Amino acid sequence: MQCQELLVQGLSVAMILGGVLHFICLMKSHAAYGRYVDTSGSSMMVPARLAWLLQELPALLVPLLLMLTTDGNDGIGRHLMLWTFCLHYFQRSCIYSLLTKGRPYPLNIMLSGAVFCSINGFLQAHYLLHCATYHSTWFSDACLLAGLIIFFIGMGINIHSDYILRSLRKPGDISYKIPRGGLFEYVSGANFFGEIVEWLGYAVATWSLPTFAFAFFTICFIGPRAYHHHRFYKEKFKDFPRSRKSLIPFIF
Ligand code: NDX
Repeated sequence: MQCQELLVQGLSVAMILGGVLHFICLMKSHAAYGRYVDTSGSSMMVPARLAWLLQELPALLVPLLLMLTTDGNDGIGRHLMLWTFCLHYFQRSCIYSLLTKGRPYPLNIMLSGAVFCSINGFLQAHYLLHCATYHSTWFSDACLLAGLIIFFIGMGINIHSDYILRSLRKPGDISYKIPRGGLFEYVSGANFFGEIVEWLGYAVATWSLPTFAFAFFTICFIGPRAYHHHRFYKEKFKDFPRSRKSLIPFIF
């Protein structure tokens, strides 16, 4: 398959614009899942485990499919970065989804999330497999090394923070408690902070428009979510730690 340069640029720009629109809407309102789910009964609900599996799986399957249907095994760099992407989505779709104790998830959000994950999986995989060129000295490149280190630090924070949230509930419980420990001592959105660090690291390592566009979208989508979670805790819990910030330790 040839590099579809215009498509890559178009999808990346659409993702950046989509990020800006989401940010504007989500600062005023909420993405209606989890604690902000619409309880009027107007949308069909899916068990959280199934929803996260089906929503996130396309971001793993589409790159794998593209890898299998791409001739030639040249380009270790592009495969390294694509496997890194797949590692995140293997964790999110096959491990996180099995373990989550979240409340039922709206079908319409699951479906639009699955469409988003399919398009993003295609964009990142197509760019890396068919468009990116990494020269032979790329492996000793400071951006690659720094980016990958940042990515794995972010992934560690994200997985650990999601584990802390899960540990707050017994099976069947869907109440909310104050998260404690790890980066939650500093921010209400520790899992979101980890996810953002991850994708910023990935963007630095690959140094490309599609990966920066996805990192930007992530900030725009889960940044406001961290802000609303923080407000929720402050309103609900009188003993909520005053020094804790929303998303960025000591700053915001
Ligand atoms: N999924 C990313 N727009 C999104 C789904 C929704 O992975 O159509 C973006 C993702 C999608 C969105 C996705 C893209 C844009 C869409 C949107 C829907 C509408 C929008 C498609 C794909 C759209 C148009 C129309 C323009 C196209 O009961 P509960 O569920 O609240 O329980 C929670 C529990 N918990 C607690 N338990 C006890 N006490 C407490 N205090 C608790 N606090 C939380 O922990 C959950 O079970 C769990 C985590 O909850 P929460 O709210 O902290 O995180 P959540 O938002 O559920 O994210 C889970 C993980 C997390 O690690 C996060 O970083 C990552 O997924 N994530 C999430 C969203 C997007 C994303 C990553 C990314 O952009 N990279």
